[in-house]
Amino acid sequence: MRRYGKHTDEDDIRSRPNRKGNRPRTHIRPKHEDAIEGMVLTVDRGRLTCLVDDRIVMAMKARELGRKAAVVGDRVAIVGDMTGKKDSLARIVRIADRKSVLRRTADDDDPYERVIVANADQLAIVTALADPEPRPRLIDRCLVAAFDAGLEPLLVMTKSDLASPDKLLELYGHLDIPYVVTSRAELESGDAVGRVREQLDGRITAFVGHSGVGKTTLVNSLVPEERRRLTGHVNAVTGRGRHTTTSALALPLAGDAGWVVDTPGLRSFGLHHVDPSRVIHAFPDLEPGTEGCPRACSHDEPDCALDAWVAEGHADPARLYSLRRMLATKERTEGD
Ligand SMILES: Nc1nc2c(ncn2[C@@H]2O[C@H](COP(=O)(O)OP(=O)(O)O)[C@@H](O)[C@H]2O)c(=O)[nH]1
Ligand SMILES: [Mg+2]
Ligand SMILES: [Zn+2]
Repeated sequence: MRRYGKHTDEDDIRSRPNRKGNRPRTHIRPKHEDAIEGMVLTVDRGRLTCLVDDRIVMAMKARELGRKAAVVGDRVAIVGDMTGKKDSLARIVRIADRKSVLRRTADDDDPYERVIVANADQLAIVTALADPEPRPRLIDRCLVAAFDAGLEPLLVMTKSDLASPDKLLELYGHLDIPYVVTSRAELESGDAVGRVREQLDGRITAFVGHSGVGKTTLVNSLVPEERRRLTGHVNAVTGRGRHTTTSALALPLAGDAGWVVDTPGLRSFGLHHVDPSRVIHAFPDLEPGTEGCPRACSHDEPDCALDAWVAEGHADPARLYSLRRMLATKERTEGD
């Protein structure tokens, strides 16, 4: 079996496209025509677990990608050893353009950006109704991140066996966000699965929320076989134990019906990177009203045109209140 050791990598990096008058020096695959497309399922210390057709393949980034990192959810082109055997390692030579990027700054004082997942189109914001107590501030921050990244938010309220969702529904009702409520009994009986699946089918959904809210329990009840299969494969290839909880993990929904992405628990959600105009864009009933605003309006000042917009009946005042709460979220620190 041919091994793709370090030297082969280096040779490939030096290769250049086969243009006239610039012929490559050695045997090379200029465009990696033999590359196969895959999806990054999880990342662990530079090792990327990818799904290629129906196979789990371990890969690392080729040096020719430079500083660009592949992240969970990325569609990638892979070459090399794709046998999926123990210690096999393929190389990622291309990353497809991303449809979306969900990022967070570590926190607002530390503007180092981390990409949580690429290509998602929905953000499931998971909150327990009790144990741990709901944290509306964190929910608001996740919402702002979703608006900024252009993901549609979905509110998932777990542990309804412990407390009622009424108070939270009142707080978030005016944002018109779809929601689902689940309990332990409904997860165990499978009753909740259909209801949750309705919101997920055909989409790539990233599940985020504080640690202990029930993300992993929910994702596993949605895709139990996939989870087991993937864990088994990763063990076989790496000889390592369980999936680490430091990276997101993407799993396909049965029937080619989209993907769910479990993520590690969030303690905070830094919003340093967020552009307020992207948040306003998520409020299409209010956005046109900002045309009458002074330049660089914070939308929470006496001259803001949105008050008149609402007074004239173009939008519900509760929506303006919600937008202002979202915009203020970015300026606030987590604990306020
Ligand atoms: N009472 C109750 N407990 C739940 C429910 N869903 C999950 N849990 C428990 O909450 C704890 C944390 O769940 P986990 O899925 O690991 O949360 P994660 O950190 O968000 O992934 C575990 O002990 C679960 O058994 C639920 O609907 N009701
Ligand atoms: Mg978890
Ligand atoms: Zn304004």
